[in-house]
Amino acid sequence: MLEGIVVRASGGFFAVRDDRGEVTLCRARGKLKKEKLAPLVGDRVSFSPREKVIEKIHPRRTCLLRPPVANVDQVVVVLSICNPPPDWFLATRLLVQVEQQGMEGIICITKIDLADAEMLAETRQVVKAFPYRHLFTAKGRENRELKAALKDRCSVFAGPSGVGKSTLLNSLQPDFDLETGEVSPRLGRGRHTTRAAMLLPLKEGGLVVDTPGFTRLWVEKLEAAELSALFPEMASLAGKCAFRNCTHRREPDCAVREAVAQEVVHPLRYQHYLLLYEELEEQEKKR
Ligand SMILES: Nc1nc2c(ncn2[C@@H]2O[C@H](COP(=O)(O)OP(=O)(O)OP(=O)(O)O)[C@@H](O)[C@H]2O)c(=O)[nH]1
Ligand SMILES: [Mg+2]
Ligand SMILES: [Zn+2]
Repeated sequence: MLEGIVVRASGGFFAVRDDRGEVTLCRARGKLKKEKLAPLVGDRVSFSPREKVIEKIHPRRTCLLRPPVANVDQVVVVLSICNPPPDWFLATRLLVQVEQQGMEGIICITKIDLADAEMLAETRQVVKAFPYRHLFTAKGRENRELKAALKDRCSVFAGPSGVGKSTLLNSLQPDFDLETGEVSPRLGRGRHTTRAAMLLPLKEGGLVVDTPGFTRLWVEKLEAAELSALFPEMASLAGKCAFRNCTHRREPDCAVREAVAQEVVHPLRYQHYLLLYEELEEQEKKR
């Protein structure tokens, strides 16, 4: 039995790289399926190289639902300034998962070569609403700050199709040679060029995961009441509300709503909070 890391998962096959750097295409043992435990990219596994079967998944440090990936410590939320325009709600969704898992989040805005000054100023205003580190970049830039942030950690690049995740990774390390695809001029969206998540080693140390773009909505596995704790700019205020179990929606003397009125909490993020809250409530009703 050997140990390795799942570097790619697709159609029931898992590419496992062992510690010598050799990659074996494996299936998962039936008992894992029975336990409803599917290996994810990023999983440490024990596998039989002769039978080409994954026998055991080692305990996960972290686990993301979408994109499905295990053991990453950082999510780089990639959005393009235009073509396609930024989906800020998707960013919040990803960052809620980041907080839930105790990971770090970075927002990376690409394609700034396509933006005029006004668009840049507007985007800077919005991105400041997010209490996360953010970077602006364009194809061909060196991205020194991003490189430093990725060193010796495992980071997943996530965001809609066509925003330039694979392009950005290629710019960090050209020998990744990842396939990239034009944004459809008719639909204004990417064409889902990257088909499956792929884990790649950085020469300077660290791992990165390229993932397929997604836009479809999904629901988090969490209670509506837990949500405000996953918005860092609200979490610190919750204790100051008049009601201990304040949902920050209609209650009087709500410190969060007060902070929104004073724009300490950005109205956009508060709007995202309300939308997600409703979604989680709907989900609880169905249970
Ligand atoms: N002008 C400009 N175009 C860019 C930039 N980054 C990426 N692109 C283009 O945007 C298109 C989509 O890039 P990809 O890297 O394939 O996007 P992706 O996020 O990996 O998309 P999926 O794999 O479908 O999720 C390609 O035509 C890229 O050349 C940029 O900074 N500036
Ligand atoms: Mg891609
Ligand atoms: Zn409140």
